[in-house]
Amino acid sequence: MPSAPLPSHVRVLVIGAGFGGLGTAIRLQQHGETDFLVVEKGTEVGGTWRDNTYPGAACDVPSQLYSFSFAPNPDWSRSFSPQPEIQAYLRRVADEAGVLDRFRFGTAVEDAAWHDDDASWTVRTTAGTVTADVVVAAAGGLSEPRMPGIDGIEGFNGEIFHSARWNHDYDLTGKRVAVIGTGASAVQIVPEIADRVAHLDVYQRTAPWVMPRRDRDYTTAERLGFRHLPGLQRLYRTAIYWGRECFVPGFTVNPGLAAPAKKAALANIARGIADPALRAKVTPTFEIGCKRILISNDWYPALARDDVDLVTNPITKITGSAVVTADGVEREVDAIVVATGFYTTEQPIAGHITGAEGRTLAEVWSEDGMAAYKGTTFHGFPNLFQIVGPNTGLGHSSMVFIIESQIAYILDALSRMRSDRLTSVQPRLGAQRRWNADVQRRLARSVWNTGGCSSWYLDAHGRNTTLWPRTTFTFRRLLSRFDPEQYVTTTRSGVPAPTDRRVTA
Ligand code: N01
Repeated sequence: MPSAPLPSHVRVLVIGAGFGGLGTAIRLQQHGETDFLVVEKGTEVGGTWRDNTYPGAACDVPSQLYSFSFAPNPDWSRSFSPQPEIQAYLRRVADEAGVLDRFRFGTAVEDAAWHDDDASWTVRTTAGTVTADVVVAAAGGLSEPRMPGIDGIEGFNGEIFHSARWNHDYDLTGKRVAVIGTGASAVQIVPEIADRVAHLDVYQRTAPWVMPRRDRDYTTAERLGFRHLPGLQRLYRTAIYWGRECFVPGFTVNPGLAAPAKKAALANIARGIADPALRAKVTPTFEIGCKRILISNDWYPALARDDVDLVTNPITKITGSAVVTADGVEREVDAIVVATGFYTTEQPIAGHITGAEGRTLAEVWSEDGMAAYKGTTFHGFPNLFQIVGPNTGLGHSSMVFIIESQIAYILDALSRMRSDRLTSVQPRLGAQRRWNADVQRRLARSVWNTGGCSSWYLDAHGRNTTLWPRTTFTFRRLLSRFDPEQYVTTTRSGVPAPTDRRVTA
């Protein structure tokens, strides 16, 4: 069914319909704000959970916590939900909230530009142009697949696809397959496909830490309880939340606190692999937590199979039919699964957003890396809010908690703009700098910065511009109220608002 045409103007334009964009839309509606539109380049809601359909895809945060606080789901089948359940949950929540008439699917943003003269954004999309008072960018932190720059990769004649763009029309059964990468996606894919393929080569550049996965089906009694005793789900959610918050000091202050996790991960290797040479190959050489800690019970047993080879020699090139490593060995394959992650520190959406001074966010960030005020707003980019912006990512808990904290901040900002008749708000440069200096100071002693690894948390300058270095309840507290005193604000006449005169940058 063709989408309805775009309106010419909305108060709030939301980009993206994943957890961030969908949650924003629902909360806007709940707060009585109906003048909004969500544009989404894909064909339905879900974001990363719509796109990552690879075999074995599941969340490594229990769904009781990895779900909206305002939309509990009594139907989760197990503690760590598989992707189809999460995607079905998001579809159902969107349907039930009655917001989908304000979503335009198949509509990609080409560029968004701020205009000071009428204090609005002009957003050009593949379906037409819309102006907006406020833009909420919720395009996702892990949405743009990163293909590795391996010599010859474009000339491979077999089947090749990224883990986030799985080709379900291609049957891997009986094929010789290579998987490049050993991150969160690969550790889920490899055990799932190992049974089906004729032979599997797994190319490992860095061995990850992999803990046991404490996953199980919920019992019938639990599921009945979730449905009929609302307090039970809240209890599970709260217990999971606080259990995970306990990990924060091990990441941010004293990596020594992660010793029990390290012990469990080493035991996981010992349980899954008997061969000492293979055990040595999979044993990480950096501090646990430096890269994302993975969870799996079947990763190591899969690597130990006779029909699976773990290749640790670096890949030097790909020919029409084989992967070639530095030792000169050529391994012929029919298909290559590229599980090499995403663009995280150079977010593609940033290249499409132009601020008050005519520069894109990407141009501003190219100098010192990504930076925002409270991970959400940007000096020089009035009335722009980003969900899952710089330094909002987590190594230990649910991003949905962070997303809901940001949405609450945005709603408060919108209320304040309305009550104070503000036409534009942007954080003061000083406020943004102080925020980031504090974040970077805290990150400097974290395991992500000191643990002896390179990861997608760090940008080309070696700065950690992705992770939040404190507890999630601190993040929520700091974003609990929109703080106009930290903002440059204007009113309809173009003059600075009264709040603006109280503080100097
Ligand atoms: O990507 P990654 P991912 N040649 O960047 C390797 C979330 N997620 O898709 O470690 C050879 O983690 C790279 O090697 P190295 C989660 O936040 C969640 O797996 O850089 N190898 C690494 O092994 C996660 O962190 C879930 O040395 C190359 C791998 O590819 C994030 O998504 C599931 C290479 C990339 O790992 C990304 O996970 C899936 C090259 N040129 C994802 N380039 C769950 O909730 C890269 N690599 C369970």
